[in-house]
Amino acid sequence: MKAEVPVQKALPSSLTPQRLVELYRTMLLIRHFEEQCAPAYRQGKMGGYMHVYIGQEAVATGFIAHMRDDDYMVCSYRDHGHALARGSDPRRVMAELFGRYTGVAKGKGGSMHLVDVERGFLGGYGIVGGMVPLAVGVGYGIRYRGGDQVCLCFFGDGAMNIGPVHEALNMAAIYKVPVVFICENNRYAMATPIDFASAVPNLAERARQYGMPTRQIEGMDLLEVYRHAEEIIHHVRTTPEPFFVEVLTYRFEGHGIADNPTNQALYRTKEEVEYWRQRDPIVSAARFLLENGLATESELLEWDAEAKQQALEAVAYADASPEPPLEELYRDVYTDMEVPEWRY
Ligand SMILES: Cc1ncc(C[n+]2csc(CCOP(=O)(O)OP(=O)(O)O)c2C)c(N)n1
Ligand SMILES: [Mg+2]
Repeated sequence: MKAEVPVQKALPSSLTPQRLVELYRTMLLIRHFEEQCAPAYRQGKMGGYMHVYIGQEAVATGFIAHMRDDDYMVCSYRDHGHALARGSDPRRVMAELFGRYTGVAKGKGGSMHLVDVERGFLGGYGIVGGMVPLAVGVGYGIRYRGGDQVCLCFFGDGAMNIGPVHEALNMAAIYKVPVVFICENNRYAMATPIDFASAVPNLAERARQYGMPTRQIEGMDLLEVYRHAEEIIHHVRTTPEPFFVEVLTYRFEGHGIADNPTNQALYRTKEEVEYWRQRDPIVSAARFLLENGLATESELLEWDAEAKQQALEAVAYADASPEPPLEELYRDVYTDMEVPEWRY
């Protein structure tokens, strides 16, 4: 039956139907994983703060799909999707959110500071824009060693108003570092709309002055992101030079766990949220799979149930995991202090 349905939009040549299904399932996993986060947070299972990526899944998924095993990436505190798209174990990611010893940062980082060095994921960062200079350093390291890896650097629109980001973009172009700067423009920095905070709201245009190629792309469509990401990462790897890409996207939920609907009503309308929800990247990818005969309704349901099951297992694993032992408190922590015995 499947073969009778014509493929309406040609898939990029590097994207087999199987791979597309894999990426679709990655987005499902991210969504289900994060749907478990707010309830768990409200039950007091997580310390620190917590931000979800719901609505933006196509961005991390579409870019990270093109990373080689030896490539690097850094991102902001809105990092669950990036870690999962990179292949970090969902159970260990959830354990990190729960502050457990089995977490990817031994429970000491929490939601905002995921890390997976084996996969070249050098961290989520809580300082807005803080990952941008770090990515330039990573890119410089790659150049210095004569490698052909790339570093993907994900950050929000708010980071474009942070001074060191501009110093870093300038240096990146001067040193021709192989970094892809991926500005996830979800239109708000907390409650501040982009056109309120940026004199030039087109961020790709703003970045053009730094002497690197720039592009603005749609971020709600997995195939669209995948296509551009492939070209851009190839360009950066082979030229090499940095590239700035502004990805137009939207977060369906509040800025962070404390940004409730009453608060959101102060800065955005229900109609606006609804407009973007209609462009849900998971729904549109599912529609594409169905319309092109690449999946059946029952397969979609099965994958959805499996992703939910994985998310529930992650919660159960995190719940059952131990707290870090007391002697871990000062281990791996950046300090030049001698830690006195009595502090353990
Ligand atoms: C240097 C710095 N200033 C302020 C903050 C407080 N803060 C946390 S998130 C945020 C908004 C950032 O928005 P954006 O970069 O668009 O990312 P998004 O949350 O939309 O993904 C701000 C101002 C911070 N963490 N770091
Ligand atoms: Mg933003």
